[in-house]
Amino acid sequence: MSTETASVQHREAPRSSAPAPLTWWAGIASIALGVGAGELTAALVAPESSPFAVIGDALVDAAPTWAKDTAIALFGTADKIALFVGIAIVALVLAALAGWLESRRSPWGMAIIAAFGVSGVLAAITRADAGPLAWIPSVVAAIAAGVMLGVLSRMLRPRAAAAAASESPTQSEDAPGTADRRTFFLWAGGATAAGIVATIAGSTVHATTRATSSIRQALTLPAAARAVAAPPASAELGISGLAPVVTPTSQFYRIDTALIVPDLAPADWSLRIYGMVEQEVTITWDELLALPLEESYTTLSCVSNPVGGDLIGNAKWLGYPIRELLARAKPTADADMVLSRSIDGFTASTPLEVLTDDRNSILAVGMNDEPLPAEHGFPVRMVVPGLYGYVSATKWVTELKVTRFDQDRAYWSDRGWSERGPIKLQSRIDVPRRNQGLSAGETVIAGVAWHPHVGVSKVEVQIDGGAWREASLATAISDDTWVQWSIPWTAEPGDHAIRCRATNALGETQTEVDAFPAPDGATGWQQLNISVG
Ligand SMILES: Nc1nc2c(c(=O)[nH]1)N[C@H]1C(S)=C(S)[C@@H](COP(=O)(O)O)O[C@H]1N2
Ligand SMILES: [Mo]
Repeated sequence: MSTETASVQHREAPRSSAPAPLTWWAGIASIALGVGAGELTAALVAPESSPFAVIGDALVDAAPTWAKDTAIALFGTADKIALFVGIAIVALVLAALAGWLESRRSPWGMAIIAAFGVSGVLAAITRADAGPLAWIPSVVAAIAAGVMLGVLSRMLRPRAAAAAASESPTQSEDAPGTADRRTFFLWAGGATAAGIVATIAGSTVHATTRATSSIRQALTLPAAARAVAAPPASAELGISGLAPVVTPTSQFYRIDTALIVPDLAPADWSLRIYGMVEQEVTITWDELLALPLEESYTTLSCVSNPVGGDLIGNAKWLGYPIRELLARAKPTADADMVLSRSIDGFTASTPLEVLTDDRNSILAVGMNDEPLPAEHGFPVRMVVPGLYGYVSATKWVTELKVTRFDQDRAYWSDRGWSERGPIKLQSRIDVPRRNQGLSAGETVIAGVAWHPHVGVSKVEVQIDGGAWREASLATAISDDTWVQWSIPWTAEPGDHAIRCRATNALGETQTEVDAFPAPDGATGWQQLNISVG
């Protein structure tokens, strides 16, 4: 019995008793090299298949709704950075574990690397936009990491065991010579550095080779057949700290599930309208641009925007009415929904009537007088006044399926959010800024209010639970946009609570009842606590 055990042990790879931190480093250096090799390969052969991003994307899709909601609530538009940091931390821990296991319980370290490789390949090839080479970056990453882990772990093994015919039997089995250690540090350091350099190089190459960035820059959109008047001067109160009535594109919030921004060239873009229609319609980029395009101002809001939050913006859009394209396709009488789909598989369910009534529901190609930025849907997205983005504002849109709510469900409806998402009446205090020290005296309170496609008729402000006072409204660009408001205030020293509430064009006042963003948008009155010195 004991001999049997001994012989079994003999057949196993020799165990290293190198200090644990060195085994961790062996794992981290190997994974770093693998990630670098994978990112660089992806940049060169299959940009949509970066192992890091495809695994991240798969996690986004698989993550429970509460995790996504929490991420958006905690990090807002920085949710992607937070996710990347989270993945990096988990990867570091797993890498250290792989290094330790390979040294102490070989081949379990290799098994972890293989699992990484397999997850990367699966995540890459199951993407909606996967190309034929999608599997390559993860395979390259796993091979690079595996080979390096093999090399580094061998260096950590006792010399006598690693090389059965060792020529220096005097050397203790448990203490590799300093020469071995030096070689290990050299290799591990080199692999870590190479991995970091390759990762940076890969993302730089990727950023500069985005096929569409130069195309976008060279693009001039046609002039609008129906231009919109510039906002009246009275629409912009020009108060410092107050959100400008037209949000500069660089400040426009961004929310989507895409870790890799789709790289969709206009020449490769087309939109297919199918499903419950009499006539399938396909339209190309050139055909779309040849149509009479219209300008409109529309405020977009994310359903995850909390009371007082900034996941909202207002832009000037250029596009073609979806109503006209649907008229060509002729939806059948029993259809009640359009399921729009983006190139990367996101879907939104929009009530058919919202796309066929007379509002400015458009296939947009321009944002604030420029082609859409990649992150905001280049080359074509939907913009629909009055609905939250998750049920209407599909970016990189390539398909409109005319269907029924009882037959199809969209991405977020499958994850517990409401199937329909009209934007709720809301108001926000921008000035004074939170955490801004305010000195006593004459000042101003200002903010924005919105009920897109309904319109805002009044905003009131209450200080320290006193009487509601009516603020003055700037001129609204239209009922489809937010409107600025302001009210003078004589700030007395001490702590104050400022609240605001809006009334819409129908005479309904914003509800005081607090509701979370899920499942169909936050409600309640914002309260700003401020101390005046
Ligand atoms: N393809 C795609 N389109 C999308 C999304 C997405 O995840 N993928 N998110 C939607 C959501 S939830 C919102 S709020 C808006 C945000 O648009 P913006 O990023 O241009 O502000 O885009 C919508 N369109
Ligand atoms: Mo959203």
